[in-house]
Amino acid sequence: MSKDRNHAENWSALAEKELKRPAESLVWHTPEGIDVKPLYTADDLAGIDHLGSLPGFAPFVRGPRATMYTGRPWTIRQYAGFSTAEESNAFYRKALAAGQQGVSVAFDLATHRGYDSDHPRVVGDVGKAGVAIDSVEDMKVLFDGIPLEKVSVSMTMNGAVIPILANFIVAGEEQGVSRAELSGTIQNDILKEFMVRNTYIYPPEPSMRIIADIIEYTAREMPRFNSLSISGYHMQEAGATLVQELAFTLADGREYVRAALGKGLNVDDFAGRLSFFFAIGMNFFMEAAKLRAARLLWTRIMQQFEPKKSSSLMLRTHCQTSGVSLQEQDPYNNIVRTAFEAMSAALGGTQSLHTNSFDEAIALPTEFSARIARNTQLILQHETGVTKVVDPLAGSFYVESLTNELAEKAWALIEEVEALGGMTKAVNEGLPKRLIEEAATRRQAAVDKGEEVVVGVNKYRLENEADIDILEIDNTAVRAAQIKRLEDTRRRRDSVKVKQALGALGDVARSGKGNLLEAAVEAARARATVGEISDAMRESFGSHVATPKVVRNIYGKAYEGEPELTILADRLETFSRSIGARPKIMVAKLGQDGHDRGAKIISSAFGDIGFDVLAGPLFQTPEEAAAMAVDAKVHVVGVSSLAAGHKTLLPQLVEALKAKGAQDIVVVCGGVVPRQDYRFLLDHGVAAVFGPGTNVLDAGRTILDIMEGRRRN
Ligand code: 3CP
Repeated sequence: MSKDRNHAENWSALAEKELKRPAESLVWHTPEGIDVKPLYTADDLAGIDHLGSLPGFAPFVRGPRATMYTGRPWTIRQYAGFSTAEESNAFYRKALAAGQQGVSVAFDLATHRGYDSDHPRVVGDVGKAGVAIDSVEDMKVLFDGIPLEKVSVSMTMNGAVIPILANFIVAGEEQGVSRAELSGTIQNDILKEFMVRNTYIYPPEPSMRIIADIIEYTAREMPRFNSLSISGYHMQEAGATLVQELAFTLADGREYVRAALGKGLNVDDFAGRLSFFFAIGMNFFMEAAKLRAARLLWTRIMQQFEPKKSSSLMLRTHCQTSGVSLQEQDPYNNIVRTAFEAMSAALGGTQSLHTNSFDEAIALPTEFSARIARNTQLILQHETGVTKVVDPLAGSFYVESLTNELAEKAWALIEEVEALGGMTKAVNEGLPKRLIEEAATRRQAAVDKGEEVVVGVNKYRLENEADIDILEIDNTAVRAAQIKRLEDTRRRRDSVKVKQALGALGDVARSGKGNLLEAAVEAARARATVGEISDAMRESFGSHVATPKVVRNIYGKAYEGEPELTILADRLETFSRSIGARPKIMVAKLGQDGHDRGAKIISSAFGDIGFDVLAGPLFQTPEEAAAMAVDAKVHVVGVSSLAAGHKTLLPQLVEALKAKGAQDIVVVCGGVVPRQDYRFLLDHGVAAVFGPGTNVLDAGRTILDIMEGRRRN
């Protein structure tokens, strides 16, 4: 091929001839602010520094290990947990026998927030979105028959991280495995909880101390254990762009390193055991490039701390395919989505991977859907040849250029955070949260408008959707079983020892001296519960309470001048005049479900449409929400439910409103609600249910229809 024919100008001319319009019209403007061109050439590699690097060597763009998957493939590590410890244990054992390679525990929301299963605030949460763990007794059952010296265990825990890790250590000990032999990872990443995930307990400052204490303890006592899984996953789930996910995650990492150094630790004693966790969404090449850019930037960040060991510069990561990319509509499409995402994670060089089950947009995975998800990875590892070559995308004009551009854009945002004084300060000032919520609302508008195609949802939609089998947890039975074991444990233990151990932990918390985890291990050994250990620290640390803030003028702006929104806004205006006020909607979150992406988007978009929006706080009981709704004289309460508590909590809310004589307040529900549950909710006084994939304007119209209908009757 002659040089001439490769020349960019020649190409543009030919392209325009083919297209009959300018080649620039093919540029894809991504939410990251990256303009992806239709063609990349060798010219795009000019000035990129990382190109000559090799896997296993800094800056690790091509992977943290020299041989990568050719030596050992990534770990197939499926995140799971539900109901009781017995049921979750049986699920893990079966999964390990069927090819899974590591365990990853999902805890229920009561446990996340440091409540025992008998606490009145968690009636709808116990055993629902994860396994309930109240004490060492539960933890021992959870790992019964699983050799903890061999199988590595990841625990997604951030709020109640001290009691959970303490329980794990003691359960290992009582299984005959010393803490030095335990391998695995604790998520322990609180900053992103304040930003997006919301399973925090204590305010930021003591929370950062908890993290530093865990790093200190594990560095000293648990050499095979990863002390942190610094997570961008939940940011992308909350709507972050890939640049935001990259930047805020790495900036969080830098903050944790500083916290550990502040404890007097040597960087090389802990940095090699920091790990990361990213989401892998549908932007196939960009996701792979993101992992490469993450490794590059982490090396850049860590070099500032002047470590001696190469492993201190190395970013190792777990990945999970994207939950938000899963759709309720035509759900088998999710198998395809997940497979592409998994391939992208592999091409990006992940160390460990979770592939979602196709039904996860609706409910917890069944044994069937979990098998397909696991097999997606087994097929990738054994049948596609993707493990045979290290970093096969290296040298691609597009991917190398993307890697560089993502890294530079993320670096600019990292510097912005730095200028604010680091991530703790940026989080306190609300910068990352605001940027992420704006991105989420923008994306929702793009999907609602059909600019971003989601197959089976806003295009190629099926006329009739068949129900699929889903797993349902009998929350009442799980809670009764948990309470029974909790009571047995409390009865059998030496209460003097428990009191002493909790007192000692309280002293460590209060004085700022000593190590919280070390003290909690003693308390766990004495059979103090998760709730009691959490409370012992809560006494001196206090609790974190977030004030909900809602971004404005993002959704409305995306629809500027479009009749779809104007017609609805006009109808709303007419209705407002007829009732003498703008219809007021309270967007409520009930129970311990802190997933608030949907609630935030609805609040923001409904405000732009013209509703008077009251954003309720997180973690309300149905009674508290009813009282707030009545006080604020709202017309509608919209409950956003993502953690499967809807069948318990919605009827309670309807009853609580009735008890206050406020049955005229319309109750609607949106979020992760399976179709199978719609009838139940409608029969229990819920006026409308908006499942996943609902168009926001459709929801607005339906709510207005209901209000108009009630006014006529
Ligand atoms: C790896 N090893 C190798 C090679 N590759 N040895 C020789 N040649 C190779 N090519 C070695 C490693 O050094 C290591 O040993 C061992 O094999 C295991 O490899 P690894 O890469 O460390 O893999 P793994 O143990 O699986 O650890 C992966 C990371 C860990 C480091 C990422 O943190 C992890 O497992 N994270 C999982 C986090 C997770 O599951 N999170 C779930 C979030 P040594 O250890 O001896 O060095 S779920 C949240 C869902 C949403 C929600 O929150 O609700």
